[in-house]
Amino acid sequence: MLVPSSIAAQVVAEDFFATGQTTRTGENCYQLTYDDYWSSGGIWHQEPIDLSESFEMELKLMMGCKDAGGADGMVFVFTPFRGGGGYQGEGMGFAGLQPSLGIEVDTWENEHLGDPPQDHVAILRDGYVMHYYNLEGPVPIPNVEDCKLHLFEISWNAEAQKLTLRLDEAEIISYTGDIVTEIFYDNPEVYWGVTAATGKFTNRHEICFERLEFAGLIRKSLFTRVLQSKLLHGEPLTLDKITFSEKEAGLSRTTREELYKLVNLLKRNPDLRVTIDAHSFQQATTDANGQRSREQVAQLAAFLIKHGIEEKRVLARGMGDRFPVKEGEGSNDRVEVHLYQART
Ligand SMILES: [Ca+2]
Ligand SMILES: [Ca+2]
Repeated sequence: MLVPSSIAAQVVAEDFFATGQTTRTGENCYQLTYDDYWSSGGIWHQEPIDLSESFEMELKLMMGCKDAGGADGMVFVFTPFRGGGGYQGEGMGFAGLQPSLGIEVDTWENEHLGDPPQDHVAILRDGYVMHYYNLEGPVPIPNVEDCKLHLFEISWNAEAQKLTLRLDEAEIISYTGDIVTEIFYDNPEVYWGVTAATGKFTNRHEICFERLEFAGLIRKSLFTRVLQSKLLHGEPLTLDKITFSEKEAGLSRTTREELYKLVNLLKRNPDLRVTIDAHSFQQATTDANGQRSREQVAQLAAFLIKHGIEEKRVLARGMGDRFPVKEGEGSNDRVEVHLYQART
């Protein structure tokens, strides 16, 4: 498992919003199109995800009950635009959406797009459904327009930069690449959804969400009301979930979760700036403690900036071992943050 199960998101309907002709058909199930001409719909996750973190999702798709005359298919879409939707018909609600990454499940052969005659999957970019512009594919799959739910598993391993699609428990297609840089212009924050469409040929398209696990679920991370109130009133706060490991490079999951809270608070209060102070006491000398605290705080500041907080709003200070806490008031090694109003 890529993502620790403790942060597995419980799938709840409130986490999604529907577009087009989508209707809810069950607890976690939606019909995206009618078996009718030029029908289209989509279901989108309310919260953006962070592609610098791994995710896994399991969904079941019902691609229709007509094999010979059934069309057009569905696309798993990732894009910075909330609820973005592309062209219908052969575009499957994805065509024209830029920047974007899509995994298509295409059930209709459009010869001019380079579609194979069989149902097929492909990994697409920037709303191009023509296979000449594929990142990967097209890969033919067994007929999926059989009135049955099929299990689709999509996983993104952020470290290996590998996106994988499994269909009915067999790996079908994968793409390895720096998606954040190459497709999303260094912005790791994207929305995701599933779109479907029909055209001159038709099928009913349905989806059920089974399991979703995101390590980087951005806007769900909020401080408790009490902590938020303290911060907004200018009280310094020790973020005791921020920890640094001597052994591992990079920030721990709990540290990142804590920083997401700070990112959200800063985004919601654009007039405020933040000081982040790291205090270090574990090294042999005062110089080494100073050095260590500066390295630590630089990592924290870089995280905030990467997630859209302007550099000038972040004052990061390595305090070394100059300021121990009072007896009995917690660990000397700590990270303190303080929000303040910028003077204009
Ligand atoms: Ca097609
Ligand atoms: Ca088929």
